[in-house]
Amino acid sequence: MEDDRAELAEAARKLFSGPIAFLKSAPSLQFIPDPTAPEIAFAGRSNVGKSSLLNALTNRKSLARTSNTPGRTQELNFFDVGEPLQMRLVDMPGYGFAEAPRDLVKRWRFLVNDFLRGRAALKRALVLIDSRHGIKPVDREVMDMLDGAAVGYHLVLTKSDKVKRTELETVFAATRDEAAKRPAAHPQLFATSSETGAGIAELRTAILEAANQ
Ligand SMILES: Nc1nc2c(ncn2[C@@H]2O[C@H](COP(=O)(O)OP(=O)(O)OP(=O)(O)O)[C@@H](O)[C@H]2O)c(=O)[nH]1
Ligand SMILES: [Mg+2]
Repeated sequence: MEDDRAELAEAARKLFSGPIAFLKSAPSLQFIPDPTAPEIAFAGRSNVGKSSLLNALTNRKSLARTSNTPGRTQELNFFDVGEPLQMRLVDMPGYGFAEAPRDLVKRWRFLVNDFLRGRAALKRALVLIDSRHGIKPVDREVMDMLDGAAVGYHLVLTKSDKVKRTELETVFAATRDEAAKRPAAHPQLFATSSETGAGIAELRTAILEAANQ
């Protein structure tokens, strides 16, 4: 059992340090690629660190575009991992971004929800939560939707470098307790920092495990 975990962790490390390439950007579902590989999607409020986490996981500085201004990612962005192709990572627009024009926010919301609900190739969603803020009402809406559609997801705390250890422990426990009550949430919770690399190796292993399911 222990050996299996170590083997999987090593396979994940190798996979994520090997070939990874941007495939395409889809502004609507019409343009998404054929579902030829297992997919893992990154969801969460604007500015929570979705694109940064994708870069940290893949050890690349600017594979996915990041920015201090919420609303950076405006389309579904697909990244091919492995040669031959083993899985696809999907960076998505953020939800809960009040400053953008309302129609735009609505369009992103529909795009993200329709994708998450209707994609057979989607093996797991990662729902990112800012360690400084914990789960917000808009995160619960997404979790409700995923629970309703029986799409498995992991909650992932981001920006762990921005809070004190004791604060992180508190938000970690509260988030884990809430995940435990959710039918489609995976019980394992991750506290990550794209800045320091904390939790990144563990998350890589979980992603590979989900893709192989
Ligand atoms: N300190 C710290 N800053 C981070 C971390 N992750 C992301 N950031 C910063 O947070 C800001 C937003 O990061 P993004 O990765 O662009 O966030 P996003 O969720 O993709 O945002 P949208 O595409 O707008 O939805 C950037 O300024 C990042 O540098 C982290 O782990 N630690
Ligand atoms: Mg982004």
